[in-house]
Amino acid sequence: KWKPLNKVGIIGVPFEKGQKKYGVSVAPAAMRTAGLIEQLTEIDGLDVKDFGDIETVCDENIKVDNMAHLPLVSACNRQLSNRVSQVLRDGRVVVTIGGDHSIGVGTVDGHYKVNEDMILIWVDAHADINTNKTSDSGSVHGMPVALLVKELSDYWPYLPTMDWQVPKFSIKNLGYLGLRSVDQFERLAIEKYEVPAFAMEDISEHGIQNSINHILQVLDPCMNKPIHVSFDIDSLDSLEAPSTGTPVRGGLTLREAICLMEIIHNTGRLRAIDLVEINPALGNESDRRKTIEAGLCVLKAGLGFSRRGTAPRGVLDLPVQ
Ligand code: Z70
Ligand code: MN
Ligand code: MN
Repeated sequence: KWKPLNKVGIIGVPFEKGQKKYGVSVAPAAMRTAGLIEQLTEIDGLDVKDFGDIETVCDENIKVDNMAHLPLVSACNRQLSNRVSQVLRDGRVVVTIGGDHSIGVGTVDGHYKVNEDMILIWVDAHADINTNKTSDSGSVHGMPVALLVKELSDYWPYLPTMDWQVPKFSIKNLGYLGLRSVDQFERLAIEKYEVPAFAMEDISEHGIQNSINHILQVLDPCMNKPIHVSFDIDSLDSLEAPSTGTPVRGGLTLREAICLMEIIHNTGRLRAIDLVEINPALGNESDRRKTIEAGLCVLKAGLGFSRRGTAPRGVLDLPVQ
């Protein structure tokens, strides 16, 4: 019944104020320079449309306790949410290139507005489910999941500038993969709400295929819900993707990530991919290249690139002579 959409829309989000380091904002340009559009266009039958970058304009004077640059984060996500909805309504899988992970607020908000039955797979070393009360850093990229889910709305104070974002998405539709750096209150939230969470030790025990299949089975037993994958590049081992703000060793191999994305692609229900936290300003040229190539591989796997190769369409034999 479900078959993969053969249309994709790209959104760049050069935004980095959800964390403290310079450079994540350069990723959309670096990915485009590395051949993002061309490589996706080479995937058999895929129609690729570039919707350009989100520009954030906002004068920041309102301060909220322990939330750095909230008005900027809010302004960016408000625009992003609208753009994501627009791309989905155009019948396309939406691919959002961050930017730091605070932009997950806008992508999921925009997706939820179009598909209220969506499920969310958060692929990350971190759980990003802190509130401003539980966050040690005050960086909003550690809070997007807590901002999005309705079950945690009572744990937040009133957030000026955020009125546009009403948390309606249920934590019952969330699953995690790749966790290995989880704060204490984040763990408490995961346990309280019984979020299916495959940390690295679980993936070691069960393998990546069983892990993703289990999450899909729990969140969507009838296999009829649109899927949103929010992929933080730091879910990969830092040997595979060194150019990121918070590298953590012991992560996913690129092969596991590709396998994961292929499985999700093959459901036919993947409707949104976020690729975040690539920071081309960190590390040397080799680090940068590895990280960007890993990101491209993840996207291609999610959009139908086959490692087996694809025979030419409508051609039955090799050319003669
Ligand atoms: C920590 C916090 C985080 C990414 C760091 C870290 C969050 N839990 N996310 N790097 N990508 O600050 O809330
Ligand atoms: Mn993250
Ligand atoms: Mn992370």
